[in-house]
Amino acid sequence: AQATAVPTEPIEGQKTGTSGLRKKARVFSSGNYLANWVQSLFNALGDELKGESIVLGGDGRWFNKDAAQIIIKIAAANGVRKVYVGQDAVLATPAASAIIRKRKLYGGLIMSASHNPGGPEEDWGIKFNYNSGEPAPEKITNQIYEETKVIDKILTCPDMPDIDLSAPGEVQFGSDFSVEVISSVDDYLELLKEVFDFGMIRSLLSSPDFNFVFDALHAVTGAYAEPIFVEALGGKMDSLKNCVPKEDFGGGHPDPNLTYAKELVGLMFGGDGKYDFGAASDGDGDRNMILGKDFFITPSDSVAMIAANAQECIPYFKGGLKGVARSMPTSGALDLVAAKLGVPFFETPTGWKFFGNLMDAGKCSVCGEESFGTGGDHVREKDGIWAVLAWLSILAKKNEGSDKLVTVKDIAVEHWNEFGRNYFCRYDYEGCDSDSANRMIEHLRGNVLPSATEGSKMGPFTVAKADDFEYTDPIDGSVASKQGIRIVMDDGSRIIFRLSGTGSSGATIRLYIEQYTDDKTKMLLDAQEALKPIIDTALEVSKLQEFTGRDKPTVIT
Ligand code: VG1
Ligand code: CO
Repeated sequence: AQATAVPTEPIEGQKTGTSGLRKKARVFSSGNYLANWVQSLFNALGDELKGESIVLGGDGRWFNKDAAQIIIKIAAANGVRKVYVGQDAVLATPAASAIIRKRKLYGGLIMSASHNPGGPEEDWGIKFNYNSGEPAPEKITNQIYEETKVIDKILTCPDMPDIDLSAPGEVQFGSDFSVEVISSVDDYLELLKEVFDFGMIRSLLSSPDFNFVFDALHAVTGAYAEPIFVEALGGKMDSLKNCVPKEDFGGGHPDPNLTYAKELVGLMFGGDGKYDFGAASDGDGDRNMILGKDFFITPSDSVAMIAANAQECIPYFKGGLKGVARSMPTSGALDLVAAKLGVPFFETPTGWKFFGNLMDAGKCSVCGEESFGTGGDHVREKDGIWAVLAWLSILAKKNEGSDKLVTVKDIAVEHWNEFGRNYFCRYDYEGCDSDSANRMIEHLRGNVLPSATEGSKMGPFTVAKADDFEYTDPIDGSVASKQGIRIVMDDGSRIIFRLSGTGSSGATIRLYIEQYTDDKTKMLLDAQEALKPIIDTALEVSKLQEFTGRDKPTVIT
């Protein structure tokens, strides 16, 4: 294919957030918006990229198929040797990570705005993953941003025909470029089979005494659910809800939490009590929610419980865990498990990219975030289906030889009785005015932090330490600062404020609240009740309502 240089001009605001660049879909689909960013990425990568192979896929949202054609032509003109594309341009984020690792690719492009709604009036996004399958480190994303500010041409192959993405197969262009459409599922499923005991999970899923339900929220895991849960694991077809992926996710918000996964929550809470286990995943298949009958496992607890049971229940971990990690706002439940297991523990800033270095260095096997992200070192992304299989493995193992069903709740209560319970919740204030949100953060940084000295009083609490979280990567020494305002009380309770880095417009304030108890009589309180005093204190010191005009959050998780 003949490469041509098309003149262009820099477009403002193409700065990568927590997880790639996200904007309204119409912004991405108009003019050179997408092409500028992709060319800037290739400019940032430079000669390193020439002659290499990459993978391309996404969560099935509106514009992905057109975007794939645009990206393939730019890749061809920039010296990429081969592009592997998921069939119909579909790849779940963890599947893309698995493909990069298995096929030893240079990297990959994932077209997704994750849990953000999709469709022509909603969001679109793209991110680059590097050669161990991990989200691009800040060094690269900063470079991309610098390139977007000075870009003056796009290299592309305008005469190249569009690729038929609907069926597997390879198309060769001349001697130095080809595109291969591959199964969206195969490499990923093969890897999952190496991690888990599929026979053991199959015996649970096919048992008449165990009812399982999985909700793909009309998003990408719909393409994976049948081959994995039904064909490979013997689950029933009617266990799968909303498993036909749609370009607009059925008009829903593909975020697996108690607010947005309404249908699943309805089946699991106060319904007819049919289901013993319910799970959902997000737009791009990296998040998960785990529910038992009338029971919610917080993501912070989920990673702790998986870590505590991993060695016993999951073959991949039979030699024990190398270490564990959580993001800073995630509750300290995992810390207690790490201490008990005697394995290294790490606390990183929000976003999966910080876990990759630890995993590559062999220091972390299991990690998680409070935002419904859980994963292991089989890939370098969080992995929704992995988390579901991890829980099914724990359930299957604990039910071996038991005559009464050991439930999700039983496993949680047993865990709390052993380790104590970290009550946790997050308040999100979405769509705030950016200036007001920034002023509130400045107030916390400038007024609250300086007076929050050790031993000072804050509401009914006594401060132990307060800071703006900073992380020095233990592997490469890079420093990430201003990662969230954190106030830790002397009883271990925590208040954390930060601004979201994944929105496409306005600002989202996140307030994270945690309180620990090992009082056996307080293990089953309602989290909102248990946390009321610390939530009230957080709202008071931040003057959130005064700054933003909001008297209640948009979403509570
Ligand atoms: C949010 C979550 C964060 C997660 C990120 C990407 O970021 O808080 O924990 O890693 O989304 O998740 P933020 O900056 O909005 O708080 V996903 O499923 O978009 O890849
Ligand atoms: Co996601």
